[in-house]
Amino acid sequence: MATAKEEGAVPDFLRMDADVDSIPAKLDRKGDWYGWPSTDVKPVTLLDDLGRTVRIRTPVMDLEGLITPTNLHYTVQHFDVPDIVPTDKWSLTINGEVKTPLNLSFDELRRFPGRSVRTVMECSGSDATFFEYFQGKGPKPSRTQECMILSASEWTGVPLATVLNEAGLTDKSLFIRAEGWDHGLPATAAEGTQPFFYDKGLAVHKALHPDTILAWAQNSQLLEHLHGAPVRLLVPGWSGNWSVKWLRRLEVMDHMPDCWYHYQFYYYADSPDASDKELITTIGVKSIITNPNDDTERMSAGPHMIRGYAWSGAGTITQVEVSVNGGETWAAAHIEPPNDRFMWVRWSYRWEAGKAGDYTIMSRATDEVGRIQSREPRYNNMRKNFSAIVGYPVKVK
Ligand SMILES: Nc1nc2c(c(=O)[nH]1)N[C@H]1C(S)=C(S)[C@@H](COP(=O)(O)O)O[C@H]1N2
Ligand SMILES: [Mo]
Repeated sequence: MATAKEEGAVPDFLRMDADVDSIPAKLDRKGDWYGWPSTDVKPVTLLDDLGRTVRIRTPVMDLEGLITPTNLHYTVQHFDVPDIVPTDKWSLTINGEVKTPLNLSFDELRRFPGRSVRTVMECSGSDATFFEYFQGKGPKPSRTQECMILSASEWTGVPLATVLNEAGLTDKSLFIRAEGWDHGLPATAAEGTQPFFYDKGLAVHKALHPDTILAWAQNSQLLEHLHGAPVRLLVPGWSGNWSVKWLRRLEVMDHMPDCWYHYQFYYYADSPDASDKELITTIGVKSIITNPNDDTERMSAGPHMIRGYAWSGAGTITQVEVSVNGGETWAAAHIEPPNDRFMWVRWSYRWEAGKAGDYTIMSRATDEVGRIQSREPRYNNMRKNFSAIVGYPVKVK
């Protein structure tokens, strides 16, 4: 009997042993596929020597709705992905400036009342190549082709405040050093720097915000290893690097700990030696256009829905505007509900593309605290947190 393969019915990339990366981005479809599962939407991935996915970039431009499916949610980690610690071997130490140091097992952590938080998560390195593009030193990046370090999920866990309250805070409990068990040495570390565990020192005011949680689930399922299982910190509104994965210790301190990723990596300044380095915390106010996607060069005359996302780390989005003439004039876009704190929003603008000619499409977001998305990026030595308005030239014919 002929096998399916010999008959040519099963393409190579659908075989069980196929390399995930060999799946073509767009299937060469024949006939009517309407309603059938699609492989059109696919992340960009990096595999390790064993063929396991260790990095994911999200196809933001190709998705609908607000929640990024977990398998498409980006992942970033600075060191090698650490070994898995099974939940029954895992515990969380809470010590330092607390009344009662704690050591909580996974089951004990889950005995506290839970909380779910929907939040956009953006890596500080997202869109970094736009800095070179704006300076005329690089090609225009394609968010469609390269995918993004930007996603949104519903996370479930327990408020960090609940656990800190159990340990008991004092006047001296000012910073919470969250430590993962991934260990390494950054390539750019100064000579003599010793390998260390990834850590961040969260200021107590943010640590006590009820939406800052110790998360054990993402999008209704227990955390996957790449996202920090069994438990990670989740700091909504702040740059992704604060949300420490593979959490094993919370050290409460009376001063800000000297974490390497504070003033050696996630900071704003003109140079590494600057005396006025500013720690990156809250993410910017930003919007991106997803339709038409950023590879679009031509559009027909007639009605088009220009759509996209907008978000801010500092408050909800209060306004999104669209310009089709490179920022000369702006018109209000419609904000599509829901518009939740910490989440991104969908927005849309119906554009009647009339006369043939050249247009430049842009979007501009404003947030609750009055921040307006800027035309010029905030240049900084580490190329972090690009959030400026990008113009997309299109020809209408
Ligand atoms: N332990 C640990 N946590 C970490 C990191 C890391 O390198 N180690 N990277 C941070 C960075 S830079 C980002 S953007 C987010 C990404 O989270 P995700 O991989 O679940 O999307 O994790 C953060 N938490
Ligand atoms: Mo990041």
